[in-house]
Amino acid sequence: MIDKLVIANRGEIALRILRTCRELGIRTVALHSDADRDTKYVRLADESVCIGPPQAAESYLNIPAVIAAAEVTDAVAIHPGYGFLAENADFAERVEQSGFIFIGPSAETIRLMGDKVSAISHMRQAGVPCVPGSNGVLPNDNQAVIETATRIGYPVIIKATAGGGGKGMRAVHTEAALLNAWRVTRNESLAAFGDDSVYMERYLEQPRHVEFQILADQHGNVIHLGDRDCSMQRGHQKILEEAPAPGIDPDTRSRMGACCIEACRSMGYRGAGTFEFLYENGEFFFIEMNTRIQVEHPVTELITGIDIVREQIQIAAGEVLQHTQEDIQFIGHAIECRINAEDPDTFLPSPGTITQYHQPGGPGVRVDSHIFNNYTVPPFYDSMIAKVITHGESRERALTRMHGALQEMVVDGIKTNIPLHRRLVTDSAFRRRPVDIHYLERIRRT
Ligand code: MV4
Repeated sequence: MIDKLVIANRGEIALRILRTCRELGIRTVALHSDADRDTKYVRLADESVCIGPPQAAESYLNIPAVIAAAEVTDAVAIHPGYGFLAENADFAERVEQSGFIFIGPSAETIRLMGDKVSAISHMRQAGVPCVPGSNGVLPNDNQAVIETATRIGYPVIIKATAGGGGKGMRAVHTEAALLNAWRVTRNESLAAFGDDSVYMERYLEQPRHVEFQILADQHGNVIHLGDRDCSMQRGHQKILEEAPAPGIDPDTRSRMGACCIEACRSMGYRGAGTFEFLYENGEFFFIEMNTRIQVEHPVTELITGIDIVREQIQIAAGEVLQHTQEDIQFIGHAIECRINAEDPDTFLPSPGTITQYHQPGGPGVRVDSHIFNNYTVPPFYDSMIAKVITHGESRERALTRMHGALQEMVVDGIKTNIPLHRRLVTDSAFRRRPVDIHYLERIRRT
């Protein structure tokens, strides 16, 4: 029985977790840095603990401080949200060793999925389609690297085993560029992750990013909540997401869902998780698995009616999944726009005080945000200040509602990317058909 839960995060996701806890009758402990003292989630939580100075490394990433806060407040469980400690296997391990419930998979699963080579080899064994590649870490042997690339066929991509989310990777188009790219990626990986092991895949040039949401309880029940398209991104930062991914035929969708479920079963997965795929020419290729709740989870919530945070907590408490796959109905279409405090031209963060805020509303409009009038966006963290999510019976309707919501939304005093979103939802090519992962960068140059 979880009756008190520590929220080891900040911003909109802290508020999101708090709201579900309130519904479940779970008391909440908000952890915050010195910079986040005057925030909505701290005010609404039953208790709060300051865990350190503004810099994340000394507060939200400070494992002993987080665990000590759970101890002094007599909490039962810790929800890590996304980012910060959410996919830190050592953290999950120490949470459990200290006698608390970690809201997420086992440390062992987080570690298995954090190592991209072990994740892929597991998926391949479970029958999940993966990108043709090196089938493991590249050996330290020039000739073997050249032969691997020749077998795969150019272009190829070299990726850090310890990487993910876009860090430590390099596409290679010719054999002439191969060995240098291999050396550089290894050096970068060593510097960034303390590990120079890299692997190779065929480089897909114009894929879409399509991902599947799954839920798995501790009793062997696994369901999927369908897919999302997250192709609208810039510099590995997602900007706009939607569910379901447009244009995926129902057969392929259910086959892919079944693959993900089978993979979860075979690794004894627990909790919410996301399978990331590249989708090109009607084919899916697994690239990574995320073991956390994701920023874009609301689009799945709107089309399925399922509260994913509630499911995470109930699964962690050992309850049996209350939904079967047949129960899950996918209704309509949902779109999420991530509103960032940033300069719309340079994309540089734009922290400061919000002098006026008008939140959009109306049928099919949801806003997940921690901001309010006179809130000061601190310069220390991610620049996302709100997510506007719309739902409608069709993609067209969801887009129209998003357009209305963005027209209505006012955030004064700081710069935001609302103007960019207004352009995107009226972009005729995007309204007509799904776009690939390079679309946003292409249209910014034209
Ligand atoms: C790729 C790829 C093309 N081919 N792998 C980037 C982040 C990490 N999750 C994997 N990434 C990619 N892997 C192969 N074999 C292109 C990307 C990629 C990308 C993927 C998803 C979303 C945005 C992206 C932006 C640039 C590159």
